Amino acid sequence: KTTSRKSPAKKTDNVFVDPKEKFNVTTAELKDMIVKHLHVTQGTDENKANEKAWFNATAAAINEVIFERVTKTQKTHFGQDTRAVHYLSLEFLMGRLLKNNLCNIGLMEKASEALSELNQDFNAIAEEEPDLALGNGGLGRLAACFIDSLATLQLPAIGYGIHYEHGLFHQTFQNGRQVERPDSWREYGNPWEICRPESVQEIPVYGYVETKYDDEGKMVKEWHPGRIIKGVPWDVPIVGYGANTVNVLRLWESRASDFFNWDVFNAGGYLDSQVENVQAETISKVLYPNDETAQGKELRLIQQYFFCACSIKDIIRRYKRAHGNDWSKFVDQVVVQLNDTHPVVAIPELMRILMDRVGMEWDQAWDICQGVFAYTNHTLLPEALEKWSVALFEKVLPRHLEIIYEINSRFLNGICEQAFPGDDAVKAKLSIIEEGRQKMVRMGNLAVIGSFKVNGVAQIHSALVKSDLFPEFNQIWQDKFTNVTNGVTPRRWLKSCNPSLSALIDEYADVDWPVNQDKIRAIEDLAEDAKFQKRYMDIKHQNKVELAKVIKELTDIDVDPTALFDIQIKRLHEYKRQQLNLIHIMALYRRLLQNPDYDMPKRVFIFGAKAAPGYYLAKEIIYAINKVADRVNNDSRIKDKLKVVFLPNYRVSLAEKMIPAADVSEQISTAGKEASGTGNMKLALNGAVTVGTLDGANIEIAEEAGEDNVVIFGLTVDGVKQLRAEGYNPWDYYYSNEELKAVLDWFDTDYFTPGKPGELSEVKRSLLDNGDHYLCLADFASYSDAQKKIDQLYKDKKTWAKMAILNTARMAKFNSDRSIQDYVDNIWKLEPAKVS
Ligand code: T68
Repeated sequence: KTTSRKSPAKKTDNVFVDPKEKFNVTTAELKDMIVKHLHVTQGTDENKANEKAWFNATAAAINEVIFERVTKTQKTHFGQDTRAVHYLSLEFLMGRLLKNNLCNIGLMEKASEALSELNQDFNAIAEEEPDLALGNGGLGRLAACFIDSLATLQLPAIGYGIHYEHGLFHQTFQNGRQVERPDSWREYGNPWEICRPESVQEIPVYGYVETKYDDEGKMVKEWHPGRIIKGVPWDVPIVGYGANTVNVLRLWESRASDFFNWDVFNAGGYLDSQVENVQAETISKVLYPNDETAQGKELRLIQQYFFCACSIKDIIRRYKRAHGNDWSKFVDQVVVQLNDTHPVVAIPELMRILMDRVGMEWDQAWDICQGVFAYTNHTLLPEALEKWSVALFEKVLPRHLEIIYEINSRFLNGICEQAFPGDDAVKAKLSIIEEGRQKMVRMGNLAVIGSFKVNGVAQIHSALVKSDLFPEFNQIWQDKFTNVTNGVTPRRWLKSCNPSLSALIDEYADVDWPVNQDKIRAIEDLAEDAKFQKRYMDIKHQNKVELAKVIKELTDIDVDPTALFDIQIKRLHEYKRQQLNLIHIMALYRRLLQNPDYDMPKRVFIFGAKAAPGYYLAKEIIYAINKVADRVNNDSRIKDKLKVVFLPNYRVSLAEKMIPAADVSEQISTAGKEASGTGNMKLALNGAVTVGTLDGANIEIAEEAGEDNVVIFGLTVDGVKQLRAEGYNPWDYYYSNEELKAVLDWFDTDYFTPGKPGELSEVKRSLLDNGDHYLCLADFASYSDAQKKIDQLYKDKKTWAKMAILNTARMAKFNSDRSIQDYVDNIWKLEPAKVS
């Protein structure tokens, strides 16, 4: 560990160049560029322009720097014929790009200066940008951090996804209940993307397969598609921090194919052809709002196939440009990372192209596929493991189903038979096809069989992938399974979202800390230094003042910035246990009512969470939190010692305001259920103390921060297994804990819903009658003790400051650059390509 204190803002002698010094655009030039774009791309002027126009003009000015580098980067990669990673993901949760792009090209201060010299408020203009919310949660945000790191590490990479017209829904609360509204992020255009009509693809779906024989009597398959969909690519530049590399995120939009419409059109069916348009355009219309559940819907399967097929064609087009019909180098040049099973249909798609289009034999095509695909698993939850009915597959992708059957039969009769001779039970388990009343295609099994590497996203999760999810596959292919612990980009999640703390770090750590995060360890030595503690905690306080303003604006609730800010932000899910947080809040409230002098620091509990629109219990939990909040926040008896805030419409840009202001980070999933978590990393990096279970990356965060600097509670993975094996009965905990019983019984009264008793009973029911699947009651006492410990620690200002500082200092492991380097070393085998 480096613990030596660094001299202020010293530049290192390695290749890193501070982006600020790299792009020699002056403030005056930037000003001119912005004004020029106000005139020529926005059609307005300095006197008339509103903030939206200023935002667009600023983005256009920055694009002058960025797009030039896109071209240069592509030229370099093509010229050097680099091996590249292709990151296939149905979700990229990008958030806003203005500040991030400015941060990465080092023009943040100059842009801010330029705008203020133009009498504009930079922050207000940045607020005009809608979030690119093309994802649900952790999985989508991980993809966004990863493409940032890929560009920063100067690696040849492209992200492939869907250009959804509507991203994740907008959430409001009406009388405490979640109401969803469509998200229209690009209703008035998006300055960051460019359309690439020269790379449009045509994608077949539906129809039937004809079996034919060629002149030599060889069987050939011909797919006669029922429809052709056009895929139109939109490129969003991904700017590497301090590097010249600007990669792209290529998002596919579906359109009706001209080819298809002509017949109808010529037959006088102008209106009918418009109906076809609508159907084709539906494919990229909306992001499915479910995280962690697989729904088996036809449109979802078509979305998956559509973007995979477009991407595979695009990859092949680019490969052929360099190598023509010589396929021998394909596996050397191309690696495809599958972000969960959502893009796994890319495997049979590549098989289809290689066999039916290129004319390869099975073995050669299969060797190529196995050399190209790697799969990341993000969950062990059974309901999240994707399965498609065979009937649906046959209807939408008849040729792919045949190929899947063939992959399966070769696997079962070959490798599987060798490993488990005559063991039909194992074969039934490992088969890609699940037998039963309704036959299903298991995408997880296809992913494992078709990939050369399979990784989990935190150490414990990867261990469970091997031991619990795919034990037999792990027996067959010992080297296939590996771990890559998740990470987050310190550019967005510290430098840009917490500028005051970043400025403080700049004084003590080398300027390259946003890429060499280990350098932040320089502040470890100051963790007990009274002056440094004061500066660090003053910044935290100021961030809390700012968040308090946001809270007031969004909810009209007054919160005291000197109170402890306790934050739980993530999708609403039973396994993430927001309900455990809630019952503890109710317990605190009850303690305060019973004893107004109950010894605790003032606390504000802050939630941010969207529930999948069809997830009934998750929505009941939101309602319960909002109703408890109403009652608690307006009860003068407790003298503001407790406040509860549920901020509506949690999203990346709101996270950027909440995370810097957090004192406590709630990471309280049932052990074994949260694959990794990434919010836990962002909060710790910004100096929040984790209250967490030994689950996912919490374990590694505790190791890095040091066990004195986190508060761990609850059952372990083994403890959970043991309790379940013994037969878990939540009523035992209910009857043996008087406080817990009282709190749960409160749900049945009308205390929080005056005149409407029982409105919150569903939450209680899930915790008792329905078996408390996620063991909230089993962990309650331990959680409550952990919170008491937090109260004590927080009262001791010196100890608390030290803990917070050490959290910031020691999070280098969770830099997504490290994750990407692990992928590069263990899976992708890529080389960086320097763009001059
Ligand atoms: C998350 N998964 C994990 N899924 O829950 C989290 N799923 O522990 C982990 O840190 C993160 O992935 C990154 O690895 C998700 O976010 C989804 O959002 C999702 C979406 C659609 C279908 C299934």
